[in-house]
Amino acid sequence: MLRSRAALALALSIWTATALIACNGDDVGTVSATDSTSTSTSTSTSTTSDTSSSTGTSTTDASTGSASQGSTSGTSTSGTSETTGAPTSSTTDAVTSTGGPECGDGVVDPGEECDSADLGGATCTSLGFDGGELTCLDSCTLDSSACTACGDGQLDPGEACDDGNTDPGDGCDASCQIEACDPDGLYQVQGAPISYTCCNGLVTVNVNAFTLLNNGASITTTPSNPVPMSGAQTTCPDGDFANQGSIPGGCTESYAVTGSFSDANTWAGTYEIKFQGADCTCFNGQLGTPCVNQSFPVTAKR
Ligand SMILES: [Ca+2]
Ligand SMILES: [Ca+2]
Ligand SMILES: [Ca+2]
Repeated sequence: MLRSRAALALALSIWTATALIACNGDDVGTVSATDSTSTSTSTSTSTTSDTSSSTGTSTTDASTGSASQGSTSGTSTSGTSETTGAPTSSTTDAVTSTGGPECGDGVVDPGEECDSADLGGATCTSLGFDGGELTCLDSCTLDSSACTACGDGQLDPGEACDDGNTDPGDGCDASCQIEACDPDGLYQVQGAPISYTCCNGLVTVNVNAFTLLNNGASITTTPSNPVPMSGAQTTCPDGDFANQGSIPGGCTESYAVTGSFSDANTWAGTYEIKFQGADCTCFNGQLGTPCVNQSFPVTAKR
């Protein structure tokens, strides 16, 4: 029995050893399997760490956001501005109590043209403008840029026109109202006078000026005027005219002046004299230089 027990114990120990060896073998295999498992586990772990890290990041963001919100809510900021406001007013109080001039206190002090809404009684009209709104710059100087006036080139309320001047006679009068441009008047010839003579002085032309009458329908010349010239009425500042007249005879003299206005008081054109007839030769020169057609450029201003 002892042998059988001993044999049984031996057999049992052998089996246990075998089982242990078998277990170790299995463990080795399991270890390798465990290694791959642990690898995947570490992977999942790393995923988990990623998740946790991202979670951590969002958490950080959230905390950062709330932190920035906290600073943005700037209770301290509003508090600061309130705190800032107080010293400013106390500073103003200090200056006011000193009584010295200050631009921005709403009162016109010496050296200031105005201060805020206090314009010192000045208005656009008191400054010579026709109207508009006078304001005060931050520098306590008057700002008349919104004032209006006839002749400033801007069409303001009450103005029918504004040609940039207050000159009458150019279609827009001194009050910036539209006016009919009357071409009539005395226009001085610019430069040398127009002069011509032939037939020993039987024909003498000496023109220093033209006078337009009847809205330009009639034109005379001075000082010597062989004949008045007539034509259609014209207008200024941009009308044209073409007037003519003649003196019949053995040598018919025809005078014509054509021109166009470049502005209300200036026109330019041509003054022409034509001769037609046997006597224009002045008896073949026996009575002086024969008369021949003439054409003079003219610029005249009134
Ligand atoms: Ca002031
Ligand atoms: Ca104006
Ligand atoms: Ca004008």
